Amino acid sequence: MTSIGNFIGGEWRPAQSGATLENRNPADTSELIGTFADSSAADAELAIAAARRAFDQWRLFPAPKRAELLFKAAQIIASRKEDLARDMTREMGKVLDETRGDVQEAIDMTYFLAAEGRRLHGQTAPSELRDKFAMSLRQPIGVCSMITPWNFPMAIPSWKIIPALVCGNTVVLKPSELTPLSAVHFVKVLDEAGIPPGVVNLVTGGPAVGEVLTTHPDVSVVSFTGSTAVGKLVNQNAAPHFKKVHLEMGGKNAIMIMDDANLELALEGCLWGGFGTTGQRCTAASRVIVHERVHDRFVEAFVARASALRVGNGLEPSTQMGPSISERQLQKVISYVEIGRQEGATIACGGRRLTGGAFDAGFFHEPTVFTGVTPSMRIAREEIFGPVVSVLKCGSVDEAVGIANDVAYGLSCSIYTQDINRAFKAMRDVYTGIFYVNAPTIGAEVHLPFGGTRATGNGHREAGLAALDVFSEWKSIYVDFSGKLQRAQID
Ligand code: UN1
Repeated sequence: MTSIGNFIGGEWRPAQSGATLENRNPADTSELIGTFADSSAADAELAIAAARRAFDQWRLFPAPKRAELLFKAAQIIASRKEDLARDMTREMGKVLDETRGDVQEAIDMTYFLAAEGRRLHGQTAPSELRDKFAMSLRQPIGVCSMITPWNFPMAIPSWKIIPALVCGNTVVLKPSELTPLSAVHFVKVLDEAGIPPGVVNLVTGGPAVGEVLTTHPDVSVVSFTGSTAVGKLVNQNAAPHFKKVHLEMGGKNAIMIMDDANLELALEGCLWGGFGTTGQRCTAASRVIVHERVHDRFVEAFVARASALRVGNGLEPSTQMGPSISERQLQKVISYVEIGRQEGATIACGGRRLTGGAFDAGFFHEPTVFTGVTPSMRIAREEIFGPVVSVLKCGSVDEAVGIANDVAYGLSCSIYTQDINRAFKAMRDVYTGIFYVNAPTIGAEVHLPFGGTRATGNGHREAGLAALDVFSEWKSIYVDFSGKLQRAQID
């Protein structure tokens, strides 16, 4: 098997040190997906230099023409969707339906934001002075570095790369070491679609690359998705040069179930929100806050359905939940199960690593439900990023909203109710970036802003038109055609 290198200035090349890293299937670690460059600071610097050199050419390439190349990229991805999804399941573990969704999300994002190449609207406004014209337009910022996670290995790179490109910036991407293949596929498609050399660069590797991407003086924008701990580091690294920083970090998202809810619907939502992607979404429903009047009925059904979920290799059509991404992630899950036990919560189902037979080759854990959880417990406050759901009780919508808000994060939240008054109250009072009514906390669509409040983010949003705000800066332009000096605010 040949090793896949970095993509710098339009060429694939190995890390300068020759070092490589292995990418293995989390459902079966005997399967080597490939070896990739384990890059150092020098490789990252080379990529930034290539992106810097390509910037002038790309920013002057008309935006509608940029869009045409991106539309072509979307078409290529769509034509290979099934193969790309299979490779993604092999490297990341989530089930095929979900990796198809991940690829689809990249297609959707590419079509949606490419179309901005014919808009990128600014404003025109009347001037307060006679014979003077006023307008504002979006200008590209320069080299954008991107650090992306393993849970959405193609969708999240697309969320960052496509808006950056359509605005006229150039890019250096560092995908997670755990899922470089899907990012490589994405970048190869962009190259095939005709994006000029140096406009998109990819450097695989670990923290040594991340360090350069967040500190180098020639990087103007840093967009990061990952843990809150690393996001803090990114922010600190980028601060001395006043880089524009976009951070999308953790979540502790809650589904609130009222006593008038359609319980079957809520149940399906909790299973999908809690155990979809093995709980490894930043939008995962890791808390369920249930009205006391329906609590016991809900828990009984939820536990029965959660323990019946079929866990296994995501390539098997019958599998409903795949493995954790790595031994480290699985150990984190195991340690939180222990924390929950010690805090006095009840393990209503699951709670153990799955072993024996094919399970021994991967990182599998039982779908786990904790009941008797109180808002102060760590399992109700900290992000676990695994198949563990904590069930809490509430007596009213106000109490549920209070519990939902009482965590450090603010990404997504949802309510199940048939009562429009309760739905609107919750919609208004829950302080998250995303909110759902009668649907789980996952499943955001590309044309609306995505992101969260407080420890989830730093005020920016990706997706939607909001993504353009991260990757462009406003320029206000005044044209005076009076032929004389006119003084604003004075004449
Ligand atoms: C993430 O959880 O990291 O809304 C991204 C969703 C997906 C994206 C999730 N469309 O669940």
